[in-house]
Amino acid sequence: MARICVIGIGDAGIKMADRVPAGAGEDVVRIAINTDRRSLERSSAAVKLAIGSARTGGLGTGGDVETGRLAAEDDEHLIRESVSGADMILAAVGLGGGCGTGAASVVLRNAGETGAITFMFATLPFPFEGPQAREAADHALAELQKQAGIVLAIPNERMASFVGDGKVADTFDGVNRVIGSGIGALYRLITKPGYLNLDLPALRKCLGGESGLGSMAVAEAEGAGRGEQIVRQLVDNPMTDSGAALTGARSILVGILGGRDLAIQDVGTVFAAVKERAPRDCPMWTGTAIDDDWNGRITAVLIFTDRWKDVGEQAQLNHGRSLLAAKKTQRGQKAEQGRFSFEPFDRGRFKDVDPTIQDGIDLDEPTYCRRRIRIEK
Ligand SMILES: Nc1nc2c(ncn2[C@@H]2O[C@H](COP(=O)(O)OP(=O)(O)OP(=O)(O)O)[C@@H](O)[C@H]2O)c(=O)[nH]1
Ligand SMILES: [Mg+2]
Repeated sequence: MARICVIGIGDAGIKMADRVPAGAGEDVVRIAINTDRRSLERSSAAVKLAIGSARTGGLGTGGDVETGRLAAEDDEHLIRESVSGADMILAAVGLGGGCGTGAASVVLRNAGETGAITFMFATLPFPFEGPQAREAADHALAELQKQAGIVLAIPNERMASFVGDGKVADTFDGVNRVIGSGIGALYRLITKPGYLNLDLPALRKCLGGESGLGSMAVAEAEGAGRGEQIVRQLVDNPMTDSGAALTGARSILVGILGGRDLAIQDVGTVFAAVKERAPRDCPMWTGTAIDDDWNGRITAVLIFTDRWKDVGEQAQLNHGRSLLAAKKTQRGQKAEQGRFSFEPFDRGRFKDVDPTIQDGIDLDEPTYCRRRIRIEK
């Protein structure tokens, strides 16, 4: 039986993790990590790690990322212990504050060292939170990407436009619920029986053991026509840029969680709709899980790598590459040659200069590495 850890880091991360629907008899360890004791007290997590108490006196960091990082390092042994032996780690953080933003990479580093499959669900701050929050979030995102695991960047604004009714509290709560629901669906794909199984080795293969940046969309539907409802929600979703983001995806994972009444037709409808929008050569992993608590409803989780904002360019690149490949073959050259690898790049004489970070992306890294574009040598 796979051992699963769900971790919330900082206030927002803890709220998201608390919204992961609990299942009867599940062996999932829920962990909350914060400098702020009051937030820990409010959480329903079974394991609560108060970090950096000597630094913050049990309060928040007041948006100080460095304090957040140092607090996590002060108590790194607790973090390491709490994740040891896990097979799958799903962590949530709201980037833009101090504790979560600083502590997330320490948590991810320790998670990576366990060898577990790790997903970090990281929301990005609203534009109105100001450039400082945005910059801190971008830096943290770039750091997180260097660690093992898949980092899912979820702009709060995008998600909010999908779930919100415009009121701040309801909107945040809506975002937390959707992310919590996605996390729950993802680990249930591994822990619950399904007819199209996505087990840990398959998931490992799907993620290729690489670290990467991805996006996530979640859809939930009940009653008649669930399959079509899910498709509409996934396609008419700002997280997939109304479906356009899928056209530039590097790899796709689609999981469907339903009850005993999950219909083959609904599963087929959803998988086909995603496949239709994905590049023809894009690897796609699909899985279903059956949970009695989901009778009469479906939750679908869609994870894809390559961000929506790169879609236009990526689609053009894909097109350009296929034209190039066609030309080469025409000239009678071998289509199969060695490829440039994605090894860490050398900054050379710029090694002491601050990297150029934009939207969490290190622009100094060669584009083909950043986007994982396979280039023929
Ligand atoms: N999705 C979601 N995001 C939130 C919520 N509350 C805050 N945020 C976002 O998460 C970011 C970090 O906020 P917090 O989690 O409160 O900050 P923290 O990590 O506890 O950091 P400090 O309190 O400064 O030590 C903010 O900049 C917001 O963008 C929430 O309930 N849900
Ligand atoms: Mg806080």
